[in-house]
Amino acid sequence: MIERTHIGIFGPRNAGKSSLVNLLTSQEVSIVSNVAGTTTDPVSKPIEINGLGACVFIDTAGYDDYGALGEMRVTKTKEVLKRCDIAIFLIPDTIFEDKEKLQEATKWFTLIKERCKTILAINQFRDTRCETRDARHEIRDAKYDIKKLFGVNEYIDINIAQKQGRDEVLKAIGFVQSQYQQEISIVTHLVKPTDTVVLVMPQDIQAPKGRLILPQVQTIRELLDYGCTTICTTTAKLAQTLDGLKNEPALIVTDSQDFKTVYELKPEKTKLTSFSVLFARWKGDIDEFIQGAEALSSLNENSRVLIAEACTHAPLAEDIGREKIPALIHKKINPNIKFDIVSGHDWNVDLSQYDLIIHCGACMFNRTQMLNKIKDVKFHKTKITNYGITIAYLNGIIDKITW
Ligand SMILES: Nc1nc2c(ncn2[C@@H]2O[C@H](COP(=O)(O)OP(=O)(O)OP(=O)(O)O)[C@@H](O)[C@H]2O)c(=O)[nH]1
Ligand SMILES: [Mg+2]
Repeated sequence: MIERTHIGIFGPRNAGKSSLVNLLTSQEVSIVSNVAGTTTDPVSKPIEINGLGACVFIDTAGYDDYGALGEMRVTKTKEVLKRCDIAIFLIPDTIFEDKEKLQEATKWFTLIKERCKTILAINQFRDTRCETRDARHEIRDAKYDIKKLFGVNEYIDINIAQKQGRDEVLKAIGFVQSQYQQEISIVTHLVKPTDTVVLVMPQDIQAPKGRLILPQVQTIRELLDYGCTTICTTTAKLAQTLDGLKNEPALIVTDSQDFKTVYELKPEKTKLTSFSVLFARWKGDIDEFIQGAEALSSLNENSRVLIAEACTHAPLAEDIGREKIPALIHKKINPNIKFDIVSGHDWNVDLSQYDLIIHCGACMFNRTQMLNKIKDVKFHKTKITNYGITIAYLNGIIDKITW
């Protein structure tokens, strides 16, 4: 299954970033004005674009925002970069008349290019000295070798006010996408199209009312597309479901919280995994997560663990990250281990103070973001695992599950 392509728009204030998002999506997604610093928080717009598939455009605050608030906005902009597969770096052509600003732009471009695939676009702002586009560009091009200056093979000249450049930018996105995008399966690498797969999906207090969660929906979709007979059941009905099947299922995918119960009920030859273990592989680096889980046994009374959940939700009693996992670790490893919780896209904490980070299934994050999170963790010389792998490890069944 292919993930939604995350495309961030970066550049200085008033470059026309929001105007470009509106042009690309053909919608009024972001507020446009001639006041520098109009966009403050990142603005995301998920959209299906013909030829590109499911995308999300993320408009950002200008990198040159200043003051205490401005600095906070720049921090947010940098965080957005960590979840982008592709960046569009937009500069106004007036920037070539200001050496300092141009230098700052090349510095930011290099920084962004190091993190993700970046497309350079130059937006034309007419001024009184040069009436025509060509005259203005002639002066610019005589003075600067833009490709050399930014270290690129190509750049795109656009004029957003004239609605010129939409097709060129979308084409460039498509080209970059075709170079990096690889299809990674969530679950079908574990089965054959003729197989039956049972999904155990407890609809407990934590399940959103009237809906299935994204990992369940995406797993079902992939299995159906592949041709598998896909049976959904709850933990309470699992024994009855298995009794009613003529042949044993090839695979059971369960909610991690019920690993133990499901393991005891499953037919011997049926493989077992969980949604969050499958997602650890699909979104992140399963080997890192297994190594992280192995660090659980060396935690002691002085250890600190960070629980990281992607989505912010009102915590409920029996919450897996806030209640169940800490309780299990206190019981099985050491009752004095300290836990902190962080929610949302950004870490907002000093990772180096933690011995281990336990992440949720990350269904709300994309693979790029999760891989960047793992990089952050390694940079701070700590370890990371996820909810499902932690539960499997603490229940002693890590070597009995598959991914
Ligand atoms: N002349 C001209 N004006 C443009 C063009 N593109 C955008 N503008 C104008 O430039 C101003 C800034 O545009 P925005 O899209 O708000 O720029 P931004 O980069 O999002 O700005 P911040 O949110 O402040 O960082 C607006 O007044 C736009 O109408 C263009 O191609 N030519
Ligand atoms: Mg803006």
